[in-house]
Amino acid sequence: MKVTKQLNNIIQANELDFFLEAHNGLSAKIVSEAGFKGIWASGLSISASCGARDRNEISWTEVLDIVERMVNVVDIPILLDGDSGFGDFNNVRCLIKRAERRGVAGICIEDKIFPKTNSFLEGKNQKLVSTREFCGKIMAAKDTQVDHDFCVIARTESLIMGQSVAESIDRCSAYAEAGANAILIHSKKNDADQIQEFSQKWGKRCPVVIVPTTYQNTPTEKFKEMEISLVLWANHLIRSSIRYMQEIADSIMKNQNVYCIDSKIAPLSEVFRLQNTAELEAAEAKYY
Ligand code: SPV
Ligand code: MG
Repeated sequence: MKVTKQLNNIIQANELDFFLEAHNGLSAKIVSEAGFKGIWASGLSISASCGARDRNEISWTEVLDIVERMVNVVDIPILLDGDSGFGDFNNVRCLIKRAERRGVAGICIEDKIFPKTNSFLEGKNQKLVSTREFCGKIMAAKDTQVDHDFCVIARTESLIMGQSVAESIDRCSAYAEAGANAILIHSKKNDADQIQEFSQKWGKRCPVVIVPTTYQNTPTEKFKEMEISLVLWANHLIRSSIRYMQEIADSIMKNQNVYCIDSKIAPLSEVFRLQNTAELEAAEAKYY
């Protein structure tokens, strides 16, 4: 089944699903092999993996180059973090056109200004655009997509900005009316109370996506009760690789050898397997 249809089915289904973050071809393959039905191409993680900040320092075409690498190695849908759309409605149109051509299954755009600032950072740059301006971006995205299964998810940062659940509902209602396939309600609270209140008031207007990074202690059962459609585990592979790379680099530095860590890291054979070296050997036998 084409990836756009897969993503659409996952979002529309009456059951909770989970996407894990990936930030390059290798992590995408690992997520896919772990059994996830889809991948969150996280802006934070892609930026961090490039040594850059989550502030649109990486251009949208650079992001698409990385995401294309991810698309090439998996058969599951990739939901691209489109940040605030890299500009105005016209930049959104350019993004959708090129993302779709490169095999992205859907895109999430958020109602913050460009350049965006990560939701968990304080700062003067945490500003929302007007509901009207953001609806224009959603309409522009929906009018641009060629494949009717391509999903556009509208993310509101209103709770992040300290606005009320009622204000978030107002924004999301307008986004749904503008054509969003689902809405993403983001929160940086340590508990899921706001999300619960939102989902009760929201009902079944359109599917709801959440990112439980700060309220990670909430039992998954609770998300099912709230009838959440999709959970994004948004940054856990980049964070695990940071921790593990730091530990291994420190050990090698301290011990001045690599045998002290050899049993703790993936063997070279695993690197070759993930690169699908066997396929190339078979192709060589056929084509040389
Ligand atoms: C990301 O993963 O880049 C996200 C989620 O947008 S968050 O970092 O929570 O903003
Ligand atoms: Mg992001």
